[in-house]
Amino acid sequence: MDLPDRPLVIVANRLPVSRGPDGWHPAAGGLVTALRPVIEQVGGAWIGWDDDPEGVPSRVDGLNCDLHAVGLSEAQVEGYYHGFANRTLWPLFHDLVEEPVIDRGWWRIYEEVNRRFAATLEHVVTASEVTPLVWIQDYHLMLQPELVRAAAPDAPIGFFLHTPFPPPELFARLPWRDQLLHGLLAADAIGFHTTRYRDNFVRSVQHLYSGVTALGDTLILPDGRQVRVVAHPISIDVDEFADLARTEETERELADLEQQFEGRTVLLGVDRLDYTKGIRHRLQSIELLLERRPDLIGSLAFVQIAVPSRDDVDEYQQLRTSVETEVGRINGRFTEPGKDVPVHYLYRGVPRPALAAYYRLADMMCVTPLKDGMNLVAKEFVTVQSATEGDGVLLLSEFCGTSAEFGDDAVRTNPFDIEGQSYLMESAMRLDSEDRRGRVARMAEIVRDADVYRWVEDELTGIASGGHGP
Ligand code: ADQ
Repeated sequence: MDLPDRPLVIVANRLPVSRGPDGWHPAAGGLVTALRPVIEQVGGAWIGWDDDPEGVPSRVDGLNCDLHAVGLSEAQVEGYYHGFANRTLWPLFHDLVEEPVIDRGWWRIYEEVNRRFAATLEHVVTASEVTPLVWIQDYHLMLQPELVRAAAPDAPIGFFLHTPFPPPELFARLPWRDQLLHGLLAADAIGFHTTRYRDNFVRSVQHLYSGVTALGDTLILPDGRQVRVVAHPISIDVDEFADLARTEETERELADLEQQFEGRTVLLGVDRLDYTKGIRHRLQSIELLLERRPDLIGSLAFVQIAVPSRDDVDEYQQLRTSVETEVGRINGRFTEPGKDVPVHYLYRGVPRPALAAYYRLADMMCVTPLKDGMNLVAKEFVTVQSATEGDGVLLLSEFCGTSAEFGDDAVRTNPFDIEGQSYLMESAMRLDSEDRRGRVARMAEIVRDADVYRWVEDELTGIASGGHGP
């Protein structure tokens, strides 16, 4: 991998480690997996919030970087994380699928916490012999670039947004829109998943500032400074998932599942339990399908695996209640006495081999978010299916970043059209097996061509080469 010749400092909401019964280890997660080889080569540091800042070790085996935990008070967690990040920015950036809450107190705390992260970073940069490359992750830390620039004027600074960036007319509703744009524009390079989000950002900048010129991937600010604004779609570790598809443990899990679901067509959903993921709409489509096609009762199973998420926030508790009510209603309506239920609902995360077994089992993967920055589940599914020459269909929302990459090989759905989506589920089940196999193979090829290592490389080289002063 062609990498900038400097240590790397990552600033993210969370640290990339977790504590198990046998001590601390690197967290399982796409970003950590992808960055491991990079930090192995260049070394560096990671700054992130942890509930137990004193308890976090400064190094963990298997991760060549220093860990710097930022501790937050209860009020800061409430205002910065549960409040401004997850109840203001998250719904606003997902096209208002929930109403964003505007609260001046949360905003002040968001600023305060961003300053705390920057103070830790200043400390790290000052102690470093060589000026590092600073890479900031996501919507929690949008004020960082400007704060870091003040603390480390010579450091190349990059920012990547994992959510969508909304259209300018929605972004403009945020009272602190200027501060956020100003915060971001101090970076040398700003990355988004798709050109649409990038263009939304550029239009927002042009809408709120006069005298900004956009030239290809470069924004030229009124003072002459240049900022690269790029689309770099995030992806997965393809080899890891292709291998996982065939491990003994996955085979064992699959054998159990095949027995359990023998003779049934399996539709699958795998998501964090988040209102952006379209789980309720998906369940309602299933309900309409079973209502219209009673002959499918008993031969169709829908499995929804939902990882608990943000469960101390009101909107997420309400979502859980409504999803579980929906599941209960469908099963109440369509279960025959003594027979299996049509909807299997698991409210938990599942281990990797089980996840791969479900991906292999599924005749149709339903990735139907109302809005989603990228969606890695879709990429994981096609990779696992194709590694075992599967013919599973991908039902994919047109409102997620992945949809921009997969074109018509996915069956594209508008999840807001609940009835239309139920017809698509029905017709997709009838697609010819060879056609389905070809579609999965082509989508898997697209994922292989642009895996997560490519994303890291594109991002880091972009940051190192972007940004020129006036
Ligand atoms: P998320 O909203 O968390 O990420 P996604 O991209 O789908 O969404 O990633 C979820 C990850 O969690 C996947 O790797 C998946 O395997 C795992 N997962 C989900 N449900 C699981 C379950 N029940 N058990 C075990 N694992 C489960 C945010 C943005 C996305 C963007 C990513 C990366 O919202 O749009 O793709 O960041 O930038």
